[in-house]
Formats: sequence, structure tokens, C-alpha cells
Amino acid sequence: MEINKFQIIRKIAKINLLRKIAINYYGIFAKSDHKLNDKTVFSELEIDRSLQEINEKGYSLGIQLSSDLLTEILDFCEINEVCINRNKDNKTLISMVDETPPAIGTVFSYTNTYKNCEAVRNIAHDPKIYEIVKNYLGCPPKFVGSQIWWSYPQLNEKGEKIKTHLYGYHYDIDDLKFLKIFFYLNDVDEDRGPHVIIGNTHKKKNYFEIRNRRLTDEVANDKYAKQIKVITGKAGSGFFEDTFCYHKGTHPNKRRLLLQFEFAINDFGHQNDDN
Ligand SMILES: O=C(O)CCC(=O)C(=O)O
Repeated sequence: MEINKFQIIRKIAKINLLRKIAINYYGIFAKSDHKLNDKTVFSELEIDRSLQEINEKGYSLGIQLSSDLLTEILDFCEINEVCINRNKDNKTLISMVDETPPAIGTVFSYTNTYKNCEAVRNIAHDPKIYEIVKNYLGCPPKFVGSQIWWSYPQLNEKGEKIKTHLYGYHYDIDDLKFLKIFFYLNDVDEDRGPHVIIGNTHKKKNYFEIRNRRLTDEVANDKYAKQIKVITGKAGSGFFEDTFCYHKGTHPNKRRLLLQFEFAINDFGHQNDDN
């Protein structure tokens, strides 16, 4: 039942007028039982500026984790195993200091980040984040999940980077409208797989964009050069993004650790890491 609704919504989302109508329709009935903390953990975060930027460009930089929250999340990662390739029966511990990649696998993600890490829960229930998301989506948002994962270079036997969809430009269709919040958990420079956004591709899709949910770097550079924003930042720095924008994680030379939250109008149960 939910799967059918999801498939229909994925089709509607690419057709601008239908998407607008459906957002308004679902917005009228949207309910959220998401509880909020009394105090924000983002004292510096400016709600109006963030909202204006997300509306205009599809993203907003400048949200920052406190060092206490960052430490708490890194402590969680230090003692918990990751799933290898999202297989909950195949887990391994990843060292926070030794950068050697696990012997097998390409995707390394933690489970139960929301359930088992209080710092993650505090961010998910932050009143300032909620206010921004609610205003952006235009209705009471549902919290649909948090995820933490490592990105490693994908190499062939000769030690050369291979071509992989993992690190290619694409846009998400997780719902009619949704918003993600990302935080780097280690310092991310050009070498560590910075996230890249093609700004201002979040509002509507033209015929080319409807046909091409994925783009090569060449096409992206050719068509959208002026809109490309590479986001580097220190551990703890974060950004809001409507990932209906084209975006990608750059293929890293060295590993990167990322935390992500997602809010949406509907929750199809696909974005959480519950075990
Ligand atoms: O790893 C990244 O920076 C990209 C993540 C991504 O594609 C997504 O969350 O939709």
C-alpha cells in the first residue's frame, strides 16, 4: 500500500505543476507528532537567513555542532560496529585512527543512530531545526531518519579509483518535498570527498532533468558550471540541503564520516537506520 503511494509520488514529483498541487494537498492533511526539546543546541543558527537561502538556492551553510555534541557522536562511532553494504548481519568495527579501509564492502553505515545516540536525538528534536524545516516544507514535518556513514575511496587492484554511482551526481526523490541536514564528523577538504551541490535545481525539473536523474561530471560541468558549490568544512560544520537538487559526494582520496538527518511530508520508512 505505502509502496504504491511512494511510486506514484516519485512520478508526480518530477512534474512541476502536479508536484505543487500535491505538496499543497498533502500539506493540508500533514500531521506530525515530533516532540521538540525546550532549548536549541544551535544558538548561532539564524532561522530566517537559513530559510531564505534554502528557498533561493536549495541549500544553506553555517550550522555548527558544539564540540560536546561532536565528541558524543564520535564516541558512539568508536564503540559501535557499522553494517557492511547495509547488511545488518555483516558488521565490523571501524577504527577512528587507523584509516585502512575494511577488507570488504563499499558502504559502511551505523545502525540505530537515533535510538542509541542521545546527541543525535537532541539534534533531531531541536526546535530551531524544526522551525526551519516546517517553514520550508510548508506543513508540520515528519522526522524520517538519521544516518551516519563512512565514505572510502573505491579502488581497483592497481590502486586506481574506479567509476561508481556511489559518487556520481543525482537528485533524490524521497517524497514530494523533503529537507536534509548534513554534518561533517571529520575535517573535510578537497581530498576527503566534499559534498557538492548544483544550486538552484530544487524548484522544478525541465525535460532534460526529468530524463536524467543522474549526471556525469562532464555534463554537470558543462550545463551547470556557475551553480556548482563544493562544500568543504571542519568537523562539526553542517548545512541544510533540499537534495531534490542535483548533488553528489565527491569520490574521496581519504575517508570521510558524515551524519545526516532527513525530514519530509510523508514517511515511507526508507530513510532510517533502525535495526
Ligand atoms: O555522500 C554525500 O555527500 C552525498 C549523499 C547523498 O547523495 C544523499 O544523501 O542523497
